[in-house]
Amino acid sequence: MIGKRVLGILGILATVVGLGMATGASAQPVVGVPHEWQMNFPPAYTPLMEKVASLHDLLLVIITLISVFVLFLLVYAMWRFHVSRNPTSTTTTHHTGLEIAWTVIPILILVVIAIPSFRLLYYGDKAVDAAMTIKVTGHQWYWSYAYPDQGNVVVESRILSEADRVKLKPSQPRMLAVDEEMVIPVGTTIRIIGTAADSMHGWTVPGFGIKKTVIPGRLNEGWISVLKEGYYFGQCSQICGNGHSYMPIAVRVVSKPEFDKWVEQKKKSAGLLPVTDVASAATPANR
Ligand SMILES: [Cu+2]
Repeated sequence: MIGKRVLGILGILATVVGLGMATGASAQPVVGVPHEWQMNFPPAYTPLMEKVASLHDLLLVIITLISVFVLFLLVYAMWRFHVSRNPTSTTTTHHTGLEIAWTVIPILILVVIAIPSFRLLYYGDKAVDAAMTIKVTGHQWYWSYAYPDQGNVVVESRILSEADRVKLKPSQPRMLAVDEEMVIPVGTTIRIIGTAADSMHGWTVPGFGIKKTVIPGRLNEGWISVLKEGYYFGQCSQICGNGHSYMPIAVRVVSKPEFDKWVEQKKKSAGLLPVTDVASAATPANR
């Protein structure tokens, strides 16, 4: 009992300290995370997601109008042609004008839907003037992110261990937080190329409007450009095996200088940068 109370107080203290840290200058805010009772799309964090949401809004209007119209026809026909009001049925079978109308009008509606749909598909398909590329690889059951433009720095991103999940920081939502996030600079167009090492996986971050199925032996392309710094979360969206729910996607969006600093640090720890000049001086002379 007392132990529980102490734990509770410790928990509150940890939250207060954690919140203090989260609002500090260097910490990133948690932006793209699901909320309880969320009913709609997440807010759009990329230009692509803005377009996905506006296409959805257009479709919602169209399907609502069609549904209301069909419902009205059904109810009206049931009322107007009920046997009490219409004891003798008409023998009319064809009506050319009506038949042309109910063929042409749906075609026009489909064209109205198809034009913005294809525009959106092509908009999200290829990055235009991408500043950098990140290669996303799905594994059973974690993600790896390679940065070919930054000296091929590779980050492996795994869900926090059971022990770490007990003491989560505010920037670490349960079942979504990872040991190493994918780090990207803010406001930069980034080409995402995706593949998988074993089975199919799905690299999906809802607020980015991206959902790339990654397939062994193939490269799929997409792009993101995140306009606000912070933490963003997603999940593997392709049933890939028993660890499917344990391979979340976490993206940390930082300022450009901070990103450069992160790259340097990654290069150093991976041994991609010579620590001193002695290393290069030791190259054999006959080469
Ligand atoms: Cu997966």
